[in-house]
Amino acid sequence: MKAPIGVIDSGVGGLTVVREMIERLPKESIIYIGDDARCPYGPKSPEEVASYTVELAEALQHLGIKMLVIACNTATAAALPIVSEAFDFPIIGVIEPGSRAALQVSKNEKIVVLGTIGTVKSEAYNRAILRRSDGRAEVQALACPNFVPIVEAGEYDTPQAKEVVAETLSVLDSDTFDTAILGCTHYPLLEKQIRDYFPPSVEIISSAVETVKDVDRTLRAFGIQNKESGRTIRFYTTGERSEFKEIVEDWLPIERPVVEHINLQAVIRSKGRTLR
Ligand code: I24
Ligand code: DGL
Repeated sequence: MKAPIGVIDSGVGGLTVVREMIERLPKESIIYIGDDARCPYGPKSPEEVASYTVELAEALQHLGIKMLVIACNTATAAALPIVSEAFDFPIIGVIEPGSRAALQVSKNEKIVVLGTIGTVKSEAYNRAILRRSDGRAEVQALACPNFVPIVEAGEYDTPQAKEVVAETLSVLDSDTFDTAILGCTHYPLLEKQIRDYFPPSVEIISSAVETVKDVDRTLRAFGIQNKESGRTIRFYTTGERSEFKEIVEDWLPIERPVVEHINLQAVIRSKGRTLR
C-alpha cells in the first residue's frame, strides 16, 4: 500500500523517530505534523493534550494515511487509548515499545522512567511496564521539566546541560534500578550527559528504534507495506515554516525537505477533499 505513514508530535522532537524510520523503512512514505504553535505539551493538562492529539490525527486522516505513529511521549500518555478508538487505521505510540525494550534489558526489573510532567503524572509507563511484567517490575518515574528547554536552546552539549542533568537526577538512588528509559522525544540529545551521570551498570533505553520495529511489525501484520518505488516525505508545522525547516535540514539526511505550514482546522473542515 502506497499511502504514507503519519507521524505526529508536539513539535520537532518526533524527528528522532522519523530519523529511524527513514533508515529502517526505506520504502515507506511519511507525512509528519509538528504542533509547534502549541508546543510544549509536557506541562499541559491531559485533556488539552488529548484534544490536540485528536486534532492532529484528524488532519492526517484527511491527508490520507495508512497508519499513525504518535511520536510524542506526552501525547501517547494522554491520548493513545482515545485516538485508537476514534480512527480506523492502526495507531502506535512510543510508550509500549520503550517499556518492552526496558524489560528486555533489565536484569532486576527495576526501571526508572524520565519524562515530562504530563508523562510522569499519567503513570502510563508504570502501567505499561507492570502489565508486561505481570506486576513484578518496580517502576520509578521522574519528571525532568528542565531538559526540554535546554535541548531547544541548543545547549544540550554544554557544561550547563551537564549540571542541570546532574541536579535533576540527584534525587534518584542508582542502586534502586538498573535501567533508565528516556521517556521524552528530546532526551536522546542529552543521552551523553545522562550516560555520564549514571553508573555504567545502568542501561539506557531510547524508544525511537523500538518504536520503528513496532511500525514495521504493524505494517506486516496488516499487509500494508509499500512495495512500489519512489517514496515521499513531507513535513507540516502548525508554527513557523522556516525555523522548522532548518531543524529538519540539520537533523535528517534529506537534501531539500518539503516543509509547509498547516492550518489544522482548515484541513479538518475541508470534508472529503484531501489536500496535496
Ligand atoms: N531542538 C529542538 N527544538 C528547537 C532545537 C530547537 N532549536 C534548536 N534546537 N526549537 O528540539 C523548538 C521551537 N521551534 C521549533 C521549530 O519551529 C519553531 C519553534 C529537539 C530536536 C530534536 C530533533 C537544537 C537542535 C537543532 C537541530 C537538531 C537537534 C537539535 F537545531 F537539538
Ligand atoms: N514531545 C514531547 C514528549 O515526548 C516533549 C516536548 C513537549 O513537552 O511537548 O514528551
